[in-house]
Amino acid sequence: LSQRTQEARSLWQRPLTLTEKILAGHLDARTDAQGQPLQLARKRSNVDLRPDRVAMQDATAQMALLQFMRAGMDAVAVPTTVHCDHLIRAQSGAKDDLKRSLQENDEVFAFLKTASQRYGIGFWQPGAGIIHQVVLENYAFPGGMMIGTDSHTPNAGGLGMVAIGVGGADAVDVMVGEPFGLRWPGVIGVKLTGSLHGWSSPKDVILQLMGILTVKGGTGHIVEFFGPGSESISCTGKGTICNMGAEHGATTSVFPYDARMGAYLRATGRAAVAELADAQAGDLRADPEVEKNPEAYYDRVIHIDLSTLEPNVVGPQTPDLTRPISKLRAETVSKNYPDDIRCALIGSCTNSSYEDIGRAAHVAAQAHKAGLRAKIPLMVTPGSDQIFNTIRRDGQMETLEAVGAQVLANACGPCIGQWKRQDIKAGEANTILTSYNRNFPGRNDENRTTLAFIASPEVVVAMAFSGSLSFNPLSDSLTDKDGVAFTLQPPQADELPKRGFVTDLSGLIAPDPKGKKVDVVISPQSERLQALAPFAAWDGKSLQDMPVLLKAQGKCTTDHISAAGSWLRFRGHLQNISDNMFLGATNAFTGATGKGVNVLQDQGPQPFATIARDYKAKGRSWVAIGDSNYGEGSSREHAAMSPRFLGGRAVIARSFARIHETNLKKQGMLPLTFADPNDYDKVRQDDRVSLPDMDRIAPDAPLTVELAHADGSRERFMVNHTFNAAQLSWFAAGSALNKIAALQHH
Ligand code: MIC
Ligand code: SF4
Repeated sequence: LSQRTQEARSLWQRPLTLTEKILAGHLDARTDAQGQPLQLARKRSNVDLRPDRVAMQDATAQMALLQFMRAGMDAVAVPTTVHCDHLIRAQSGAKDDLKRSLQENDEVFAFLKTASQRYGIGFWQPGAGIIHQVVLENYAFPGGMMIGTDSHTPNAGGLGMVAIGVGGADAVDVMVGEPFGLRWPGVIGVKLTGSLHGWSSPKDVILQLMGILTVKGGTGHIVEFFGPGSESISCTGKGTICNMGAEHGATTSVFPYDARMGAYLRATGRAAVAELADAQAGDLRADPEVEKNPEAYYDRVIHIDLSTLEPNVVGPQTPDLTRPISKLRAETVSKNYPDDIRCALIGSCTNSSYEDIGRAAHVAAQAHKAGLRAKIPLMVTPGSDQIFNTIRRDGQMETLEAVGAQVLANACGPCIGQWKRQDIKAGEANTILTSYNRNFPGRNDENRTTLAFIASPEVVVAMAFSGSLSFNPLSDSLTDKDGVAFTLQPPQADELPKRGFVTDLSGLIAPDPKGKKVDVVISPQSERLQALAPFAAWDGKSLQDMPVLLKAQGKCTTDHISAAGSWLRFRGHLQNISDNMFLGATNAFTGATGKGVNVLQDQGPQPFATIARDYKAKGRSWVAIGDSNYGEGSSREHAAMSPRFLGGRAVIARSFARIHETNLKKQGMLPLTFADPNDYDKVRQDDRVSLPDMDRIAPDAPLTVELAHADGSRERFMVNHTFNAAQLSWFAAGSALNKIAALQHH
């Protein structure tokens, strides 16, 4: 790392940010095709990187492994792990839920397990923990670089790693030994001063930042924290901040190495890594000149004073609708949010550290002493076996259970709609409060009228004792069992267990680096797994007369494009999951959700997937039109594969979220952006869309779009794209995978 940092410094002749040091340390080549030193322009150049690791979770690994298998390799080229966490349903507590999930998902888990063994991949069994927590505990390290098929992979930035969320096709590149392609990012510096105290927690840092950056402000950048306040935040707290950074769209977030990270490494059995990091601490932070004069080196500098930071609450429906908790009561009234909180949920990959659970339990203990139980259901998702066993030994679990909390399996559960919620009717407006990271409509309980708010775990638990959204635990009082008013004191907890973690590796089947001779079984009758057939190559011609399947209005996240919840069951079966395509999207022409008009038959409203299947049967390609930040949220490549599978050719949007834009390219779709965002308004329901100069598509050259309106008139406008030459070859081949498969077979 030191040597490569030195090389990069002399190459670019200036001090470096931490982001640049880590990325420079992982460049595939430091010279260009002509042998000249690589010149990189932020937000413009494309680079090839060599990540140290790959991590995948069960809901995305299915498609990633199905694609990997088409490449015909014996074993993965870099260390890789699979984690079973998303498919576990929350219904009646950890033990029963896990048992039920093992039965329900038997076939899928067996596929993931045998494929892992076959290809030399470490396999974390169902219930062993949530991917990001397990990665932080075992694999993340300062100065490292990894990719993961989940948008919250940046969690490992809490340990000073550049960890990037990607779609499965990107993971396949790295697993077959190809480099990982990335747009060289801009760098946003977040200067932290002061120190956290009282009720304020790491979660509030990221909730505050969400308000500043909004859901797209981080796009194209890595968010790098610096400044003296950084050391007042625990390593796992830094993980929370980086984890939820996925919500502002940044490529990832990263913290400089410090003593808190060293302590965490030592507590998780990695003293040797801590020693190495201590010895190279100067290379694991920005150069001093950068810290002294940040405006000169960062594309943008944001300052957060931790000493004056108030707890925040965000939501509903979007994670950037933020306000300090003291303003929530007034807003609950003015916006008419249901004041009764129906359910409180803590944990998830974002907030399930020993410290988080400790602070939540400290609040619960005060209420318990006053003779109270939580007024509403309170659910806890520990992040991993290690956390679960440690909080059981140290008493936090008992404290939480004593006030009525239910402990769920170490898995995603309600965070990803795997919550069999029984206390409300479909369509009922109601409020819930979580310490998770996402709150899009329908996300947690598949009910789009549930309003989900997000706060720190300690605030969520405190509010569970009043059950009211307008209760401010910092200033309002509760009433104890004798009718006496009392106020909760600010939470306090150890950041790391005094007696050490209860280490538990029983959930891991370690990889055999050469791969093992086991059969990977996919039953042809399966409704859950389906071997992939290659998408057809492009005929090199321009694209003509494509109907508009969907014109989406407003937010169109990957949850809108390819919902999770009960649909998770089809993540390994492209044909079946495609039935959910655009079910959550708002039709700009009608305002309806999930339905459009079949313009070839003049029939509707019908679900978009039904219409697309008809177009496909008639041999007609179609386009979708998107608003801004189209594809925000998850890394699920199903949101790109389903449109491709059902005959989509292009998505023309005002702007795209990074992971989704790449996913579209990888699958042989065209992500295009309106050169003039107002041209979005020109597109009508019964238009036919052509790309007349598509046969001349080239890097950096805009394309023409021609609309043929039903009244016979025509309109033209320009669209941009970000394809480089290599990416255009994916489009030509039909998909990136077709290219890889061809290379491997030669
Ligand atoms: C999410 O939080 O939305 C998920 C579920 O973890 C996704 C991955 C998926 O859809 O499988 C993500 O964040 O990438
Ligand atoms: Fe799982 Fe939720 Fe974390 Fe995604 S955000 S990995 S669904 S716990």
